[in-house]
Amino acid sequence: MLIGIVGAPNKGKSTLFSALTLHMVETADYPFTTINPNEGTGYVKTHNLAKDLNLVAKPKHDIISGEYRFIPIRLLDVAGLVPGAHEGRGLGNQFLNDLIPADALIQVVDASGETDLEGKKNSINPIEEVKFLEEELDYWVAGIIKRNWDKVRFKDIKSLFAILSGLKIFENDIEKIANTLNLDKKRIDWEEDEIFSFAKGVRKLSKPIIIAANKCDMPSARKNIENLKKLDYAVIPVSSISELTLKKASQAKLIEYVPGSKNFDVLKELSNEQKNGLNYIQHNVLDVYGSTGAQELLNKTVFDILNMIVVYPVEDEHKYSDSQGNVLPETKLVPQGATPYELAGLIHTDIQEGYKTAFDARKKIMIGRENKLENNSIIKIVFNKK
Ligand SMILES: Nc1nc2c(ncn2[C@@H]2O[C@H](COP(=O)(O)OP(=O)(O)O)[C@@H](O)[C@H]2O)c(=O)[nH]1
Ligand SMILES: [Mg+2]
Repeated sequence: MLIGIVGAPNKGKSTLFSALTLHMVETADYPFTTINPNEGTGYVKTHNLAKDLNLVAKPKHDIISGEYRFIPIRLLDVAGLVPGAHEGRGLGNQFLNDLIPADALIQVVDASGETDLEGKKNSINPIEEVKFLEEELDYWVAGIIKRNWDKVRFKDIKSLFAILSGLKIFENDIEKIANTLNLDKKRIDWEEDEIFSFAKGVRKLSKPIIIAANKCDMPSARKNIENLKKLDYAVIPVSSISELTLKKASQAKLIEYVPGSKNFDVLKELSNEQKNGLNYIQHNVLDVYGSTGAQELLNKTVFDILNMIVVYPVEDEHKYSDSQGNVLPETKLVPQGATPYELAGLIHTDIQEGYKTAFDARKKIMIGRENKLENNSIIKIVFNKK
């Protein structure tokens, strides 16, 4: 799972990325090998299932913190996009192409309304930022299609899928978009405006956007957030700088803070400056919005927008463990409706190839290959070893 953090310059993208990728606990084993400096690991927050079962989990990649279990996902900090990015302005095309593999986008807007589309200090309505990104993305996708037009023209819709599949879109979604727009799927010879409408459809389905209404600590943000919420998007008030500050203070053992909470506990005598900083966050962010919004952003994206559920693959269905006895060693985020057979493929191609059957370890029943997996289920897959 890869989530891209996007938006115009100076909105707080890098601050949000730093906050989300700063971790209090080191995991035993890094879940992803990151090649680029702008790629990192964030975590979605879920319930610690082992605790309910009176067990102690021994996760490989996840982090346990009391009643919570944090599951890693990949995050990408995409450099600021400016108007005209799809035409290459400000290295725009290069930055846009970083988004090809993203499953969803978090658009960081400056809810205080104090930085414009170029990132300069000018007051604007943050709704303009949302419109601007939609448009840049639509032109970008249309550009991908147009550059490949000779591979598509006069062919059928499958030729379009071959070009667009890297964007994380399904073949049947591509067909659906063409149907809705009444476009010829057998022999593609679409007009310019039809290509653009189709590109827009592809963008909407392949790159769902959630809005981070950042800098919500600023007084001017309140009204803008109300207006942003009228758009057809999930909008989360966020104060990235507050999340970063709380995580740093927590790392320095000055406070105890669980991401996503509306409070923190002070552990040490603080300097006046530290006290003022933390009071500012408490009064302007936590008391007003219930959290800094940073954790909620990831949770909402993964569980509500991408509709993922959590499943726990195990090898020993009695001990709920792997073969070495590690309890609930891993989680997989799978789309709602995924089957045990699909889960097998996510774990290892060999497991899918040798697939025999699957057990729900808690219910102690067999589940059909094409049945839907349930959220928080513990699954043992039986397969023939190669
Ligand atoms: N008040 C306030 N300022 C913030 C917040 N997040 C970021 N900033 C400031 O906004 C400016 C731009 O932040 P940066 O992360 O570099 O933005 P980027 O260009 O979008 O990556 C910096 O001065 C940050 O300190 C926030 O939540 N509240
Ligand atoms: Mg930046």
